[in-house]
Amino acid sequence: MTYFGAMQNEIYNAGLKGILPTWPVDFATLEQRAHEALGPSLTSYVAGGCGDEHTQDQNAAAFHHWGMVPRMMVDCSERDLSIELFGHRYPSPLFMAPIGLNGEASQDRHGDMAAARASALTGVPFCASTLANDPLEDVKAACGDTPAWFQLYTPRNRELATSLIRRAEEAGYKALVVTLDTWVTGWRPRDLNASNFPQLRGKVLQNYFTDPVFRSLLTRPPEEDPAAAIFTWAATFGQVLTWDDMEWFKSVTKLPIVLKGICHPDDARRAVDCGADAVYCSNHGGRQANGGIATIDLLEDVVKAAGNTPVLFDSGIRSGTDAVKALALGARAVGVGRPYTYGLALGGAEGAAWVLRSILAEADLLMAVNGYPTLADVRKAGARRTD
Ligand code: FMN
Repeated sequence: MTYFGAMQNEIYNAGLKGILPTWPVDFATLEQRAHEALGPSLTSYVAGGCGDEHTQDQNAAAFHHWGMVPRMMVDCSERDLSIELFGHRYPSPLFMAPIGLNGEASQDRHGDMAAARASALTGVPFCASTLANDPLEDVKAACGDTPAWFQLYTPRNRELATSLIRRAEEAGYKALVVTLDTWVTGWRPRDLNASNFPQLRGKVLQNYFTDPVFRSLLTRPPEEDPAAAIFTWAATFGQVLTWDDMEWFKSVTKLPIVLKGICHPDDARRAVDCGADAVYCSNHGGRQANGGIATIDLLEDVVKAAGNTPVLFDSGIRSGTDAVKALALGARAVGVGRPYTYGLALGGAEGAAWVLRSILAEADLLMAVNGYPTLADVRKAGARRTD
């Protein structure tokens, strides 16, 4: 059993030798330092959201109106945070949400590789985005023994979609996460005011540029004519999906299919009926649509509707406490988004691993103090609305 909370002793013991942590353990300091490291244009892309960012802000703020009640006289000296998902046992309930800017976030511009190495270091599975600076095969190899998942932005060209899925299968990814909420980009004032959209500048498109089907659509290879390749990418990105498309996904792959972006219980039920292997409750961190409801406030209903099908969750996770609340409300696994990308910006693979370990340490110690030795106990205890 891994005792994630032991990180606390490491930090205090190092302090006795005058060694302070290289990176912060709290989100506010992490965010501030990462913004300095990223610079203005990457910061606006990573930190920015849709509209006036109310939904994005609410995603994180809403965790504060959920509270947990501790139980005493419970032996919590041993904790088990492991979960079962897609036939594999993971040491913790965290995963790294797909972030299509990881590639640019680390100082060497190979942030997808660094994220994969952070996954190998921590055992926290990495959901690799279609948008990356390194091909998905190399990214998978860098995940080591930790299973990885591939997130698909479904292209309009079916042959290209099939090619990306085949490559993910052959590379050994263990699940296909299909993002439903991003066939078109939401209205993002920070990026619009700076007229900045990284993909149109040729960033994070390596999965396309290395794809044989994508390359066959071009007159000249991307290395020779990047502008034409970017134009072709823009023309092929973003298939509008409907429930009828599930039959095609099921026919084209045997990988477990996870539908990302589900917020309504009826959609959760429909996803299960159509054969989804997991429902991924997320509003894309508030980047795609404003005027919504914090995802944590929608989670319980989605979990109820999904029945026995596992529910993955992200949007607003900033700490171990947030993660435990999401687990208490029924999530099987909890996705960390911006925080680990900020870790990449500050310290590459080690920086991202530090952020994940900090979140796990806080979660583990919270469970220890609150009398929840297992995730089943967390779920049983639940969380209460406090407003
Ligand atoms: N979601 C995807 O499904 N695919 C992506 O490529 C992707 N890229 C993202 C890029 C950035 C900069 C950010 C911040 C989010 C991105 N997301 C993407 C959404 C995340 O997977 C996740 O839903 C979101 O980050 C959760 O919100 P949080 O980071 O505020 O907790």
